[in-house]
Amino acid sequence: MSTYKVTYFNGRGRGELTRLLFVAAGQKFEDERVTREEWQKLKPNMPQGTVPVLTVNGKMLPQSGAINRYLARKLDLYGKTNEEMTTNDIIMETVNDFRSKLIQAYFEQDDAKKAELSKNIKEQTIPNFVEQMENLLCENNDGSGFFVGSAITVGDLALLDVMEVVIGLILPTALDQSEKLKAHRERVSNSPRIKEWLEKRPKTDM
Ligand SMILES: N[C@@H](CCC(=O)N[C@@H](CS)C(=O)NCC(=O)O)C(=O)O
Repeated sequence: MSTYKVTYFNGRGRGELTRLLFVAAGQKFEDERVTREEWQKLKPNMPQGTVPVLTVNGKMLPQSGAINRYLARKLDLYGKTNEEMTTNDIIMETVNDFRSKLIQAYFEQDDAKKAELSKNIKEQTIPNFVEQMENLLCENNDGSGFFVGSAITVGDLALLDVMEVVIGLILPTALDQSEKLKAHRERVSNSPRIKEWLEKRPKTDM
């Protein structure tokens, strides 16, 4: 039996989707959370000097996108057909682009620029993203289920993960006008393993 370890900081960030994949599949994994002090010692031993790193039977894999695709394939959470996998790729890429814009605004040091970026995020970036995701959701089962097939796959988890940041930190009302996406969020977060994880995981801002 394979052994798995996820190494990341004590936050969700680029590491949480990997954890969610393990949780959704009911696959045991070691959740290694390193402090900033520990990281200085660990960094030189990492394949690319970054985290997340997934260690599978002693072999270390860097790059969150590669890790998540590897696991989605391995844990049967990627979809059944090339088209379903591509839909999940589209969601993951769109979430990455969206997340970069949120991060840019969050870390902006200039107050005036930050205010402008934040306004833009709330008035344009988030509504556009929500609309794109809702349209994509509606392509499968009229939006009443999951992004592909009839069960949770990696795209559903990627959206849940980024919306935690949006709703928790930026715009709590982000899904109020999007009935189907709101119901999707409840469906995914109430699935038993995910629900248990959301309740018991370490509480962090991001
Ligand atoms: N493209 C990489 C980026 C990895 C990355 O920049 N990770 C950050 C944490 S989110 C990191 O390792 N920072 C500490 C450092 O670079 O020393 C991925 O997606 O895994």
